[in-house]
Amino acid sequence: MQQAELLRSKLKALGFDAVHFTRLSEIEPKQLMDWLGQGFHADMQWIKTSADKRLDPKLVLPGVQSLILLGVNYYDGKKEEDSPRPKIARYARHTDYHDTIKPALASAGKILEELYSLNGEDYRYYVDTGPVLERAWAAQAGVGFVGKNAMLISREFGNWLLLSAILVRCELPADEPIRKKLKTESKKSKSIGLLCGSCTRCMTACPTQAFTFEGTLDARRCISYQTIENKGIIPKALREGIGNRIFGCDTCLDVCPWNRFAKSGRKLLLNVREEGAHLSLVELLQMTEERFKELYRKTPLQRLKYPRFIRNVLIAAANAKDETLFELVLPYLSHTNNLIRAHAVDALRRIDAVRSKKHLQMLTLTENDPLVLTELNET
Ligand code: B12
Ligand code: SF4
Ligand code: SF4
Repeated sequence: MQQAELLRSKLKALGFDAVHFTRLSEIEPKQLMDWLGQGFHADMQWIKTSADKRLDPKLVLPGVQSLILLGVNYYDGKKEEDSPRPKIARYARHTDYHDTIKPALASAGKILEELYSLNGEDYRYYVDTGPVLERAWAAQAGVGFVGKNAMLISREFGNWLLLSAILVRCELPADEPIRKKLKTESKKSKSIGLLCGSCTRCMTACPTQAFTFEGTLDARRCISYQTIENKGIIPKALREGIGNRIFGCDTCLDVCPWNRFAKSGRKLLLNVREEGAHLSLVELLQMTEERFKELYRKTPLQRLKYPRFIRNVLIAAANAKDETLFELVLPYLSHTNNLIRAHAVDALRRIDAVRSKKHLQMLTLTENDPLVLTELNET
C-alpha cells in the first residue's frame, strides 16, 4: 500500500471517519477579515488576535507543507424529535470532544513520526481551539463543502462531523476539493453553498435570523453563541427566539437535506452522556449547583458553570409560558448571583405578568445591582 494510503487507513482505524490531505496554499483572507470587520465575532476577541495565524499556517508551524483534516461522525442515527422538552445541542450530549479526540491526535502524531521519519517538532495538531480555519481547510481537502449554514457538510456524513487538523512538515498527496460549475459569478464567495442548489432551508429556519448572507453568520444573533459563549445578560430581542434551547443550537444543521446520507457513528472517539441531555424544565429548575457539577462533569456544559446554565434554563422557562413553573422560578429572584436574579425577573414577568408584579416591586426595595435594576425597570 502506498505510504499516504497506509497513513489514511491507520488514522481511520484510530476512530477518525474522514481523513483528507491537502497541501499548504493561500487561504483567501477576505471572508475572515470581512467577518471580523463587521463585528460578527461578538466578544470572541481571540479570533481577531489570532487572525494572521488562522490565515497562514506557516505562522503556526514554520516549514509546514501539508495539512491533514480529520472528521469524527457524531450522529447517533436518530432524527431530532420535535418536542417542547429543553434541548442541548447534539455534540454536547457527549464527554467534551476536545478531551476524547486529543489522545487520538497524539497517536496520529506517533504514526506520522514512524511513517515519515519525523520528530515531535515536525507537526502540530488541534481540535477546535487552535488558530486554524478548520472549515476552510476541510473544504480545501475535500472533506465536504461549506453550506449556506456555514457548516462543513460531508456528502457521506451530512452536518455531523467534528473537525480537527494536523499541520505537518512533510509532503502528502493532496485530495481534490469538491468542485462544481457555478451558475452565477455574483456569489460573494466562490465555494460557499456549492452543493446547496436553490435550497435556503437553513437560513429561513434560523430562529434569530443570524445569517446576514449565504454562509455568513453574525455570532451576536446566533443562539449557539448566546447560550454558550456570552458571559452576561442575553439580549432581550433574542430571548424568545431561543425557544427551548438551553445549550447550543442545531436548527440550521437539522433542517439540511444532506443529512439524509448520515449514518450512526462508530463512537470510537466519543463518550455518549445522555443522562443530563433530555431533562424536563421542572427537573432543570430544581437542579442544585452540586447536582449540576456532578451531572455535567467533563461535558461541554461544565465550562458554562451553574449561573449561566440557570440563566439559559430561565429563558427556556419564560418561553414555555407555563404558569405551573412560576413557583419554581420564584426562588431564583433571591439568588446571590446577579445574572440569575436578572433573568428570574424576566422569566417571572413573562410567565405571569400580573402575579409577578408584587414580587418584583418587593425586589425593587432591596436590589442595588445595576444589571438587575435595568431588568426591573424594563416594562
Ligand atoms: C467561533 C466558532 C463558533 C462561533 C461562530 C460560528 C461561525 N460561523 O463562525 C459560534 C459560537 C456561533 C459557533 C457555533 C457553532 N459551532 Co463553532 N466554531 C467556531 C470556531 C472555534 C472558529 C470558527 C471561525 O473561525 N469563524 C470565523 C468564520 C469566518 O469562519 P468559518 O465559518 O469557520 O469558515 C468560513 C471561512 O473559512 C470561509 N472561507 C475562507 N476561506 C475559504 C476557502 C474555502 C475553500 C472555503 C470553502 C471557505 C473559506 O468560509 C467559511 C464559511 O463562512 C470553529 C473551530 C475552528 N478552529 O475553526 C468551531 C466550529 C466551526 N464549530 C463547530 C460547531 C459544531 C458549531 C455548532 C454546530 C455548535 C452548536 N451545535 O451549537 C454551531 C453552528 C453554527 C453555524 N451554523 O456556524 C464545528 C463545525 C463542524 C462542521 N462540520 O462544520 C467547528 C469546526 C468545531 C470543530 N472542531 O468541529 N462556532
Ligand atoms: S446555530 Fe441556530 S441560531 Fe445559530 S445560525 Fe444556526 S439556526 Fe441560527
Ligand atoms: S439546508 Fe439547504 S441551503 Fe442550507 S446548507 Fe443544507 S443544502 Fe445548503
